[in-house]
Amino acid sequence: MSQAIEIKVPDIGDYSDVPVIEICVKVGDTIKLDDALVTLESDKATMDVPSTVAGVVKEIRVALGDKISQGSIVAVVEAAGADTAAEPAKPAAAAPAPAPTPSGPAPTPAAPATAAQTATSAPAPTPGLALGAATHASPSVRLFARELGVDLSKVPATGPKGRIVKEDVAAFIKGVMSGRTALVGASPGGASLGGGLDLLPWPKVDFAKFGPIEVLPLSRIKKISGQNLARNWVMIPAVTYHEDADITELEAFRVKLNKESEKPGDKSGAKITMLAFLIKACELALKKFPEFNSSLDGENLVMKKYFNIAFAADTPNGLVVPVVKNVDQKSVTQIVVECGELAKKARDGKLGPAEMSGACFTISSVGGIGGTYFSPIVNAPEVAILGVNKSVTKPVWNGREFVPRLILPLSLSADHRVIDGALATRFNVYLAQLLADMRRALI
Ligand code: CAO
Repeated sequence: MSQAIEIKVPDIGDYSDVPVIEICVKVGDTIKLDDALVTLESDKATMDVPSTVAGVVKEIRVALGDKISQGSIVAVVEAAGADTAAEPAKPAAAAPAPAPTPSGPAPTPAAPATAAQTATSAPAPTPGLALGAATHASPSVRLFARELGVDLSKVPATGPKGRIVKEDVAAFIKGVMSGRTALVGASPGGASLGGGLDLLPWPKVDFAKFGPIEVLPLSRIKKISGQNLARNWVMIPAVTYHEDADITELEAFRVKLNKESEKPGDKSGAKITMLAFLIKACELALKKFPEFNSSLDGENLVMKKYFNIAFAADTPNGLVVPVVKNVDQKSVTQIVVECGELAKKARDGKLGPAEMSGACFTISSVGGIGGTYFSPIVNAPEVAILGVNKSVTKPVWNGREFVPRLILPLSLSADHRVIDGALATRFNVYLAQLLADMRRALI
C-alpha cells in the first residue's frame, strides 16, 4: 500500500538557514530513491537534498529562496513500495564517498571525469558540503552532465551567481547536436589538452582475417609527430587558403644563378633552391602581416620580433621540422646553405632539439615531388603554415592572349582564432606578388 512520506533536510553539519536555489522536481514526477529534490547553497558550497523513497511527488513544501535547516520538510512523496530508506538520507554531496574531484563529487566509475575537469586545481573541500569549484553547479546538475558526458567547464551558465542549471546542460547538448556548439573548447594556447571529445573507441579489426599482413612498429619520430599532429588537428580551427604564384621570372633567375655557379672557376657554392626564395618571401610577408608571426598564450597574443622559419623535411624515419633562425639577417645564399645542412642532418637523424625549436612559421614544400594543393596542419604554437606543391607551366590569360607561365600552387593554413580569412588572403596575395617579382620587397 502506498504511503505519503515527508522528506526532510538531513544532517548538513553546522549549516542552518541555507537558501533553496533549485527545485529539481515537480508535483506528479515519478522519482527514484536518492533522486535530488531540491538544491541548497551556503555561501561556500551547494548540495542536494535527496529523496529517501522512490515514488511520486505529491507536494513541494519549499519555494526558491526559502531558507531551510536540518529537519525542514521539503516535499511529500507517495512511496511506491518497499523502497523506503530506514534512515533519512545524508545530503547527496556529503555522502561517504571518494574525495570530491575539483569539479564536484567523485565521478561514478561509469562516468570518469574529463581531462579538463581533472586538470583544474582543487580548493580544499568544506566538511559536509561538496564544493562547486571552477564551475558552479549543484550535484544533481553535475550528475546530469556526467550521465550525458558533458564537460561542465564548457557550459555557459544562466543561473543566479553564474550557476549552471539543468536547462543550461540541456541547451548545451542541443547546441552540440545541431552543430552550433563545439565539443572541443580548451583555452587558446593553454596547457590543458582538455576537450570533452566523446569519441568512439578506435576500431579493432582482425586484418589477418582478410589476407596476409605484416605489423611494423611506428618509428619514434612518427609516434611523437603523430601526437602533435593529432592535437593540432583537433585543437586548432584552421582554414586553408589557396593562391597561385607566377614564378616564371623567379625560376628563370634561379636557373640563371645556378648556371653561373656551374661555370669553371666559380666557387660561389650551393645550388639556389626555390625553398630558400620561399623562406625569404615568407619573412617579408611576416613583417608586413605581423599577426602571422604570433602565438596564442591564454588570452594574449605573443607578437614575435624575430624571424625563425621552419621547413618540413622528409626523412626515412618520418617528418622532422628543422628551423632556420633569424632569416631576416641572412641572404638567400646563406639560407640555401643552412637548409642544405639542416636537411642533411635531418636525413641522418642528427638534428638536435635546439635545431627544431623556436620557429615562428613553417613551410611544408612537397614541390620536389608533385601535387597541386593540400591542407597542411598548423604547427602549434605557430598560427600558420604554408604548403607548397610543384610548379607547373599553365596557360594564363594576359588580357590579349594565353601565355605560358610557371605557376606555383600555395596552400596557407591559418588558425582562425588569430587570423581571419581577409587577412590570410592578403598574406597569400602579397606572398604571390613577392614571388612574382621580388623587387616589391624594396618598395
Ligand atoms: N616546383 C617544382 N619543382 C620543385 C619545387 C616546386 N615547388 N620544389 C623543388 N623542386 C625541384 C627542385 O628544383 C629539384 O629539382 P632539380 O633536382 O632538378 O634541381 C627537385 O625538385 C628536388 O628538390 P628537393 O625537394 O629535394 O629540394 P628542396 O630544396 O625543394 O626541398 C626539402 C628540401 C628538405 C624541403 C625536401 O627535400 C623535402 O623533404 N620535402 C618534403 C617535405 C614534406 O614531406 N612535407 C610534407 C609535410 S606534411 O606531411
